[in-house]
Formats: sequence, C-alpha cells, structure tokens
Amino acid sequence: MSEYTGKEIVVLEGLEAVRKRPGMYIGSTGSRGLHHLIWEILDNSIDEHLAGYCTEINITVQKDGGICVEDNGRGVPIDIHPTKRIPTVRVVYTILHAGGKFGNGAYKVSGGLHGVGSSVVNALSTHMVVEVKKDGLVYRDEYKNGGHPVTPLDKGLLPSVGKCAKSASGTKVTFYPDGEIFETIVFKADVIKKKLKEIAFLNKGLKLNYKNEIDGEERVYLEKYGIKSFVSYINRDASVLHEEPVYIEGKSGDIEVEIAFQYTGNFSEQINPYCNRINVVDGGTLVTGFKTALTRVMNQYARELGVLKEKDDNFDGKDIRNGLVAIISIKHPDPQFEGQTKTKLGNTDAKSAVDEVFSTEVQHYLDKNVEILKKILDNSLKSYNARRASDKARTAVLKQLNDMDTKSKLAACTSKKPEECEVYIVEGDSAGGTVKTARNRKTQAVLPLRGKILNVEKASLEKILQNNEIKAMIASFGCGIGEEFDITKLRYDKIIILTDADVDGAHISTLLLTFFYRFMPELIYEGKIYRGLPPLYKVDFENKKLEKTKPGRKQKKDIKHSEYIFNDFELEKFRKNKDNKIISIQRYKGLGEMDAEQLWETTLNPESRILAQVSISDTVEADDITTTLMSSNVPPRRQFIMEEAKYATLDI
Ligand code: 1YM
Repeated sequence: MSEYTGKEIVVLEGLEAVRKRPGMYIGSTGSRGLHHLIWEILDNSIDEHLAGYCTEINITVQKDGGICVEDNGRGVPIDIHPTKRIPTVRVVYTILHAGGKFGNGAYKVSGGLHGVGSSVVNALSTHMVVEVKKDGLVYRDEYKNGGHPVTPLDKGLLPSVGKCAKSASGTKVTFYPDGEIFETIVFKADVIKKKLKEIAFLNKGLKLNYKNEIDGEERVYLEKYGIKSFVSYINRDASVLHEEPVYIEGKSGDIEVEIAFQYTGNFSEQINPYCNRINVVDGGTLVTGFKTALTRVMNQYARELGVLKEKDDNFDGKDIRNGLVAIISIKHPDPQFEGQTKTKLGNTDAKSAVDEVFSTEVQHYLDKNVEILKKILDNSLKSYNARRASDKARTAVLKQLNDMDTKSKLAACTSKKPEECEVYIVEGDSAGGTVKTARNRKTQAVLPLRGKILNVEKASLEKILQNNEIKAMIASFGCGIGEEFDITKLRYDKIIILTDADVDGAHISTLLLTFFYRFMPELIYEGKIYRGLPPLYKVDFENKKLEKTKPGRKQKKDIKHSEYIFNDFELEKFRKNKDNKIISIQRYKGLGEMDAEQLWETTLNPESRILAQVSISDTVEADDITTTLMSSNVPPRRQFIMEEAKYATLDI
C-alpha cells in the first residue's frame, strides 16, 4: 500500500464516479454495455493500427469469464508520467480522462476517445491485468475491485516480470467484468464475432484472431478488399444488379475518402457512413456530399444518354438511390461529432471532400463500365415511373385521411400542446379500453391497434397506404409520411408502443418499429419513439426489516407488501434478498390482466412507469435485423424475437 496511497485517492474519485453511474460512460449495464467494455479496449488496438504500428490483434473469450485483447503495437508507455509521477500505463488505466485528447495530442486519426475508455473498463471490472512488451522485457500491472492497483512500484516504475524477443512489442489486457454492476456478465459470441467482422471490413489488412475457450471456436478475420467486401457481405442474400460492387477511393486535402456501392433489386436504400471507423448512424456532411454528387453525376449521364425524355426533367435523388447499398468511410484529422448521441458528422469540409472524390472517380469508373451505368440508369427510371404512380396514390390517401374519420379510433387528449402530449399505441381493443380509462386525459392519447399491422417490408407503398392501422397512425400523428413527412407537425412529444410481454407483443412491436424506420425514420432519430415496459410480475411478500422502519408500531406479525417487478433479473435479485419472504408471485401474461389503477401506477404514470427510448445504434444491424425479422423464414424469426424480448434490447 505504502507507495501509492496518495495517488489512489485520485483513482478512487474518478473511478468511483464511473461505478456510481456506469450508464453515463457505457450506455447501459445490460448486455449491450457489457460488450461495450470489449469495444473500448479494442479501440485502443485499432487506433494503434491506424497509427501504423499494429498489424494483428488476438481476442480471446476465456473459460474463467475474462476477456483478453492483445495487440502487437508499440505497447502502452511504461515510463514515469511527467505530472502524475506513476507509470503512464497506470495513468491510462486508473485516471478518468474527461476530454478526448490525452497525452501529447498526437492522435489525429482516432475518433477522439483515444485511451479514454481504458479506465472506465477497469472501473467496472473485478480484476484487470495489463501486460506490456517492450525492448525485450515484459511488464505487468494488475488492478482489483474496480481499478485499485495491486502491483508495488519500484522507484515509481513497474518491475519487469519476464523476457521476450527484443523485436517484440505490444499490449495485452485481460479483464473480468463486475457482476455487481452488470445485469449479465455472459458474453455473446455472435455479438463479438459480428463486431470483429465489421472491424475487419473497415480496416483492410488488419488481422483479428478470435478464440473462444468456452466452445472451442477459433476464427481469423482479415479482409483484403475492405469495404468492397463489406458491401458484398451485406448483399449476400439479395439479388444484385451488377456482380461486383463499385469501389472508389481518393484524397481531398488531408481527408481520405473510400466508397463502395452496389445496386440490388430491393425497394430500399441503405447508406452506412463511417468517420474514422466510427459508424455515424445519423449521417451528416459525408452523406450529404455523397448524395449530392451521386444525384448530379447520374442526372448528367441521364441527360447525355437521353434516358429522360423531357428536356428539363430530373431524377430525384431518391430514384437514383433506390436499391442502393453503400458504405462511405472517411478519415478526417479533426472530426466534429454532433447531436445528442454524437453520431452525426458536422465538418463541412467532409461534404466537399466526399463530393469531389466521388464525382471525379465514379465518372472515371462508369465511363469504362458502361454496362453498370446503364443498369443504374434503367433502375432509376423504373423507380422514377413508380414514384409518379405512387405519388398520386399517396396524395389521394392523404387527402382522404383529412376528410375521413380514420381518427375515430383515437382517444385524443384534451391538450393541444405537442410538448406535453403523448400517444400510447396499444395492442388490442381490450387493453386499449383499460388504458383509455386509466390514462391522464389531458396529456395522454390512446390509439388501439386491432390485430397485427401490415409487414411493410413486403408491401408496396400503395398497399401500405390502404392499411387501416397505418392510416390511423398517420392521421393521429399529423405529420404525413415518406417524402412529405414533416416532424414539426407532430402532435405528440412521445409515441409509446405498449404491447404484451409475449411473442406476439414483441412481433407487433417489431412491425411498428419497421414501419417507423422505413417511413418515418426521423421519429426514431429525434428520439420520439418509446416502448412502455409493463411489469412482468407482482410479488406479494413479507419483510421484517420493512416493518422496523415504521416507527411507533410493534408488529408481531409481518405485514403483506406487494411490489411490481419488471424483468427476470430483478425477480432473481428479489428472490436472493433473504429479508423477503415471498408469499405469491403473479405473472402478468398481458396488459389485460391489470385493472385501470394498476395500469396507471405501473405503465402510464410518468412518475413511476418505465419507458425505453428506441434508438438506432448501428445502421447495418438495423437493416439486417429488419430484413431478417420480416423475411418469411419463420423459425429463426421466432427465436430472435424471443431472445430480444428476454433481453429487452431496444435498439433496432
Ligand atoms: C489491448 C489494448 O491499448 N494498445 C496500445 C495503447 C497505446 C499505445 C499503443 C501507444 C500510443 C502512443 C504511444 C501514442 C496507448 N498509449 C496511450 C498513451 N491495446 C492498447 N498500443 N505509444 C503507445 O498514441 O502516442 C494511451 S493508449 F496515452 F499512454 F500514450
């Protein structure tokens, strides 16, 4: 203890803050947050690769519950830190760094969080070991119980613990997540493998060795062709209009631009933008630059080749992007990430750089590959014609919506101030009825849905617009649909999906989310969509301790209490609490089993209800999941919904 007692106070303060509010640092304490720990450590190795020093990373899921990440980079510095007077590696792992920059500010390529996450991972682990290889020696620093160093220093330095080849260097981190912080500490192989695949696509040439000691699986992730292969992978099951994805690369100033794209026969577009390997799901300037350039270049070709008959007719950008799957990956020396979740790129020079590189290079390519050009133009023309037809249908439906009483199913709220209003979309008429009785009439509107809504992934826009449930939603929200969608007209601050906690409920909720994602994505981007989480159980129990807290009463017998419990994890915790003597557990199968008062208390009352905001954290995944869920392959779909329902993952 003697050597580092003084410094440990700093450690305690910073890392204690992380332990107190883990969600602020890693998003959640669920499975998603747990996996975030791996990504934080991996990010450092990837930064080291981007800096040009690391070619290989080993990722091991250990039998003992630990995760080990090892790279062959320079190794975290082990010298004495100039101001903290402890080894730099210990500074990196025990001091919470607020800002993006750390050290001497030489981290140009990384996303701006270089080394910042390491101490957060340490804070949320019961045990962590960092080993550094440098100049033929191995150094090791170890931490226990949320980041407390246990390795004694020798004159302020880490003692070496062994030898290695003179030429070897690198960092190896092993950590064990804290079960008292996380709801689960079981890592999911699928999640890890998917991430490694993405990393390999975005970092061509980087070798990732995955090893799972639990199931014995070993894999190597290495992509020679980078994002070009990424596009092929996304389209692996789609019918494609041209065999090879188009690949473009170039530089404008000090911004590097890489784009790969391929057209499919699907009626949707998917653009996945990355800046410095970070998935900027809300897009921003790099996407605007790409769209502008694509529209301009294609319209030029269309005019030159006489594809559009009327002289000053133009393809709409949407026509040209119909069926498009694209990855944009840029490297920016000083990225500005904007928006609440920092997932939108703000740099204006990124727009012009992408526009410039893409328009120059894609013309070189298409001039040489006229077959592909023709296919793209032909595809654009088809969607141009289809759009004209469905524009008519949409205008007719929207007009009809204004005239007719499609709103009649809606039990409106009396307030007309959108900022205080919310609408509950409720599964089934009977639950809808109870919600209507239970709600606060001033601010809470209710829209009951009869049965399942249409699967929009498989239907044309015309068909979608004929569906009564969808019409009722469009009419109630008040902000139109598709291109005419205008979020400023939204009548509610929150749209809350409320379904039973069973497979059907999960399915309905997925159908609704798919509809919003495809036709009103701004609702999700702006954080307007929520899922209500009704309790799963009501537990009646006795608890002696609770009695003692009530003064002035000597109770011989225990008094019955009840508590609502929202998931299995909480129930398990409740069961483990020795002070609780459980009398009975009621499992709610559906919303209909609660009376109005219970429903108000557990699900509607803003003071006590639990809402989960729906967000999109990964566009590839969102598209993949919507496609998987909406495919006709029933057994896997059922399994997926059940699993997701169990983990209550709300990102789509
Ligand atoms: C398994 C995790 O953290 N690798 C890693 C981290 C660093 C370096 C190399 C590194 C960076 C620099 C110089 C630099 C970090 N260094 C720091 C800091 N793998 C893993 N590999 N020398 C080594 O950026 O200048 C933070 S992370 F700040 F100490 F330099």
